[in-house]
Amino acid sequence: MTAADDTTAPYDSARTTKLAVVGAGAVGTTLAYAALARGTARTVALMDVNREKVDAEVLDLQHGQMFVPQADIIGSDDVAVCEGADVVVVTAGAKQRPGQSRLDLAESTVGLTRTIMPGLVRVAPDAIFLMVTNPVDVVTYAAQRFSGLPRERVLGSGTVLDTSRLREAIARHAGVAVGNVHAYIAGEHGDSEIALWSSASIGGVPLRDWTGLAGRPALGEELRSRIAADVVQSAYRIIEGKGATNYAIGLAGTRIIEAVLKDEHRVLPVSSYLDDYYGIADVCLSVPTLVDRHGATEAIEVPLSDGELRDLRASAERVRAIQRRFGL
Ligand code: 6V0
Repeated sequence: MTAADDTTAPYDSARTTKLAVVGAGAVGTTLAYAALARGTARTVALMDVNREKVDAEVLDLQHGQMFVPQADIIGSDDVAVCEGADVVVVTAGAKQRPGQSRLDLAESTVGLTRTIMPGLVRVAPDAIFLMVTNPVDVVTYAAQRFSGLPRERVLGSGTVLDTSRLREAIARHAGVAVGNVHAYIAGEHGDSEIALWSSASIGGVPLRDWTGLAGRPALGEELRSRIAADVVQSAYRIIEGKGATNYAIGLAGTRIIEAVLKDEHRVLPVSSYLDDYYGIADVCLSVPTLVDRHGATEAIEVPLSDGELRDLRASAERVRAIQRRFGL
């Protein structure tokens, strides 16, 4: 019998893609599940300091293999399980408790980032690193520092999730498919984030000129303010109701990973290092950014209204203040 006849022969994983997920909590496992369901990578590795938990999560995911694109699922409490990964996603660390803001988590998660990044870079020196742990902008900046990697190779999930929340709300009010809405949330993934209304559009119509489909509202200033406030508040509402946000961030993270693994050159509002974005510099923040196999390669200068630029600068200052507090 030749190797080709041997249906039990393992797939040649050396020439295929590997995704490593650090932190097998609510976010990490949901992201792994989304990646498996979408066939994002041929190997999905889970790493968590809690051995019992990671073993159980791996078993549960393995038992769904019959129903998803072919993949190997492995896991360990040893960082070596991430060896050779093409993308490493970091979701490890404390999550928000009801009433806590994302910035309140900085103390513990910046320390954790300092601890784990060198080991991850050692086992996966060629990977693109996607930070999800909050406060994600500060954690991304810290990970760039502690990894020593070129900055474009370390990005944060930023406001990709918030942008999805925004587009869903606009689409629901306007009565169109989400895919027909173009709009971004920029700035901090947190309380100072900004909806970029001036560049938003629905089906090619600038949002401010959108008069509404029959029986549907136009998206006037009052409704826009309400939508933007809901986007900022939604994570708090979810955390109060179920203790964690996981499904949408799992999908958002998977979308970013696919943009990298498939070299899509996709514009996504990931958190990346800004060096003179309308004068904003030395901070990781979300703006529409080109994502490809090299990581977050170019921030795109979308036109901003005066108010949006003022708010973006204020958001950058708020994140920078936290960076400074931790000596970054
Ligand atoms: P969780 O369910 O408590 O999971 C965290 C996991 O990390 C646990 O299983 C821990 O055992 C594990 N862990 C802790 N330290 C280490 C370590 N050194 N190495 C490996 N694993 C470790 O939290 P959850 O999954 O809900 O959230 C994880 C992080 O994602 C938090 O910081 C959240 O605030 C953040 N989120 C970020 C979002 C974003 O849009 N960027 C969205 C949602 C949550």
